[in-house]
Amino acid sequence: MSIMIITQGKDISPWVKALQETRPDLNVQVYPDIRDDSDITFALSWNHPLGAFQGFPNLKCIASMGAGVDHILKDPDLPETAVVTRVVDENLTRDMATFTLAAALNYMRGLTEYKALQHRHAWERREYKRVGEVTIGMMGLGVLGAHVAEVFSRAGFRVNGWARSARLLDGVTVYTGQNELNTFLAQANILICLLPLTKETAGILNKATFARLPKGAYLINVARGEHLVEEDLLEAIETGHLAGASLDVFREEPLPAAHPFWRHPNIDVTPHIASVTHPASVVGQILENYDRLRKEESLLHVVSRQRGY
Ligand code: NDP
Ligand code: OXD
Repeated sequence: MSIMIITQGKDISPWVKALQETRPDLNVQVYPDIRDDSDITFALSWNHPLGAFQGFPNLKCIASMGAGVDHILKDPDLPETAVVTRVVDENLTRDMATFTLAAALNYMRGLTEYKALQHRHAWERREYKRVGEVTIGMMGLGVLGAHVAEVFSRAGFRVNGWARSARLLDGVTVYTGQNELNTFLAQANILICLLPLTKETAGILNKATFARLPKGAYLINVARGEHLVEEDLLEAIETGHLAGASLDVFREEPLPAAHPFWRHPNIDVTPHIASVTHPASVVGQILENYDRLRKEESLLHVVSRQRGY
């Protein structure tokens, strides 16, 4: 039984180091340099070449290196019997809260705009939005969304959340399903997307969604680029219905140099950095699952392949 690391476009050296420091005798192999395909039972994966898992007849677990699993589940040749797991990590959760809070406050206090004014040596005082005047709309109330919603609530914001199923969260009014989506959207001055990418949520940040938001609303997308219909966002900002957006994720990453988002004055672009998985923080749970697999015990943080998250 061996672990294989399989990625594209990712520096895996911190992962290899963290795994080997934690368990020096571990047999870690890195795709495509695999000694014996039939020896691989556990894959640690990020953005693997589609179809590649078919070459490993004894693969039983595919573990995402991050919280999202869309990069795994989109593979039409995923082995039927492999269990898919993901990362759930307190550091990842906390980092998402600090990023989204920073993005919201940056917008409310106009800090990006002041940086542009500074370049022109322009002393111009602008009106700003106060915490008590802003309602946050949190799309997705899972591990990340629920925590972020509670952090915003504790910071004094009025917070509404939207998910598939009902739950109780401190200081958060929860809306569920398609029936309550419009009521939820109608109140959101800042809409934050923390949904997983699935068939149901792809393209959910679109013209119809934006039209339901109050005039002057702001979008923070930290989930996946495919949630957003890019031209609908540009049009909504152009017409003045949306004030702008903070975008951390994109349909194509890195964002191509010629993309209009780069130079849009009302769009802040960050390079998928809202919350980054630190190998040293999560190898414990990866190895725990590797051990459980060997002992034929149930695994931690298993996702539903049918639901897509
Ligand atoms: P979870 O799987 O824990 O939570 C998903 C939430 O979305 C749940 O509340 C779920 O509802 C809700 N949801 C799913 N489908 C629908 C739907 N059709 N309608 C309404 N609600 C829906 O995910 P996490 O919180 O851990 O992560 C969310 C996403 O954040 C990840 O999938 C990833 O794409 C992204 N991410 C981005 C990072 C970055 O740096 N930018 C870093 C880490 C993650 P219910 O609870 O009712 O099932
Ligand atoms: C993740 C991500 O899913 O980094 O963890 O986007």
